[in-house]
Amino acid sequence: MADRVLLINPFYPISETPSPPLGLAYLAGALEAAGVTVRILDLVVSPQTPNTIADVLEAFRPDVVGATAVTMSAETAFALIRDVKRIAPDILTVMGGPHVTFSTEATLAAVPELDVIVRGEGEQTLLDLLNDANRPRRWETIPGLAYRANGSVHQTAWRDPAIDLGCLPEPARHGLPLGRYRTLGMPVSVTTSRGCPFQCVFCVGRRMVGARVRYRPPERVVDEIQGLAALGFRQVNVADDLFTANERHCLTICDEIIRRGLKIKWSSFARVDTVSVALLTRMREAGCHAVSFGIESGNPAILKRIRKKISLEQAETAVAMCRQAGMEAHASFILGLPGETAETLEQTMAFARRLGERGLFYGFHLLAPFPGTAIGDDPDAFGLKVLSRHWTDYHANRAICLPDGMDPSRLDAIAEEWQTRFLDYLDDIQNRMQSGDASEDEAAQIHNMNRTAILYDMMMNETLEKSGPFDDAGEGGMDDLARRVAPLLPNWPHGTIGDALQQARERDGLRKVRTSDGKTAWRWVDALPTPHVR
Ligand code: B12
Ligand code: SF4
Repeated sequence: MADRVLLINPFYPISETPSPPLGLAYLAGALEAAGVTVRILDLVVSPQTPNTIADVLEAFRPDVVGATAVTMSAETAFALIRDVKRIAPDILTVMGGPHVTFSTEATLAAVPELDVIVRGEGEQTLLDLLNDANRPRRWETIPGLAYRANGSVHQTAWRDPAIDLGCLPEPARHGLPLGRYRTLGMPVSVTTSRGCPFQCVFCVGRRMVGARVRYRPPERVVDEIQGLAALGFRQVNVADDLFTANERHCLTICDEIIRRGLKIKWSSFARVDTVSVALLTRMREAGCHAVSFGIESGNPAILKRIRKKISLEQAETAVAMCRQAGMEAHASFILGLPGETAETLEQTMAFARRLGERGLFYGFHLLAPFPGTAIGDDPDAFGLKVLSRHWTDYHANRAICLPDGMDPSRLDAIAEEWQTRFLDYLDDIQNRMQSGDASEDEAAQIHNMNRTAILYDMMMNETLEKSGPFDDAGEGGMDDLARRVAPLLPNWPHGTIGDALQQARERDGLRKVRTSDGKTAWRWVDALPTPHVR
């Protein structure tokens, strides 16, 4: 069996509010339980230099390197795989995740350096792959793979039945740079179930995890949440595709959180037709402060065409129920859906505004035809024209897929206006801060964003490392560190740098290390131990 595996999370921007890569942690958990030594390289919160890959390969000497990707980060991941193969041709290169799962032919054609794709949920498939020490390989017997054979792409059967979540080892978060995410104040995600019985035509998540919803044992979910709270995380995102799919499961988790007296804020995804005031109230009592709905459109015919199976009335009722239960309601709308016209766009925006007046926080995405979705696989059937096959364009903030007769500049203008409105809002607060008219909450929001930006800038540019060692006698406080890193952060005022470092210290994000010349240096806290909660 291959016994050293490197897993890589490719870079994507902090504007996406990253959380520690849960899929890789699950894979690492399954591999470690089988005795494999795993290392995770997380390039979302750690810098990548031209030597990063060569250095890691040299230090860790893996037999297998695996990378994850969504569509927008696919090209970045491909470049990493190319690097790995160029440096060490004998290493088996693997990719998984929602993009490559449904883009097997195109990926294997574009990336000859990639040996094999793991499709769908990866834990058991990757283990089977590592166990296959046979020569010649017997990959054709392993469900869930795609690879080249005899000059063409061979795809084995989809892995079914799906993984029993009760038997799955816990995610190995100890292998992630959790300390960096905690220092940045990023949320951490957990899942309580996998699967979604609905069939929205733009969604690939559901195809990854299947229609039958499988549940994790609630006590183990709450152990995990308790452990994350003990590590100092303040915000947990329940990343299930549809947390409220089963009211009993949802209530059991809430009851267990309440029984243990855990004080942690969390949020979850829901559908407008799977909530009730009683459920939302219980969720709020258990610490859930926000639920996110996909309302998608303000036009009933479009909702029908995208098989969302919700009505505008249900959306209105769900927002009212959230208000009654004291829960923040968030919603995402997708612009450029099949059948979209200038008129339906107006309807959607008017509907969003109307619900906004009743307390809904909402945002807009532009339709991206992800591989594996009904829309991505057959855009013609939906009257859509795909404008870009450059995967880096698939961030859902620009029009890359057009309904018949729609002008892309109209869609882009709405998305831009929406982003500009947010920037204007921040500018306005900053102006009012200068004139002393901003509220405490508003000022805190700006300070918090600035501190996060500085700390992230420092992490990605190795500012701590570049600031060099110091003599611990008499120096070593945050003021001293701020003074030494300030020349490396010329765009930030000294006071803001000091605040950011103080915050990092309070979040236990900095540690002192001894250097070889007997001096001291500050480093980021990377891995955190798994706390034992029971
Ligand atoms: C939580 C979540 C987020 C979180 C955290 C994302 C993260 N990277 O951890 C946040 C809010 C940051 C986020 C952001 C975005 N997300 Co998101 N997100 C999700 C969600 C709901 C759950 C992901 C999750 O944690 N699943 C649980 C873990 C255990 O599963 P997993 O990560 O898929 O990993 C398993 C398998 O994929 C596989 N696997 C994965 N990687 C690898 C690697 C190897 C080597 C192997 C062998 C196997 C393997 O094995 C893992 C274990 O079974 C999914 C929906 C879904 N069901 O996938 C959407 C989803 C992944 N997101 C999506 C999108 C589009 C985005 C954004 C682009 C947002 C946007 N602008 O629209 C950004 C991109 C950020 C990024 N680069 O990841 C799409 C991706 C579609 C696509 N093809 O690109 C999904 C599928 C939802 C959808 N629209 O259908 N997201
Ligand atoms: S959008 Fe939500 S409800 Fe629709 S298929 Fe995807 S996960 Fe399920």
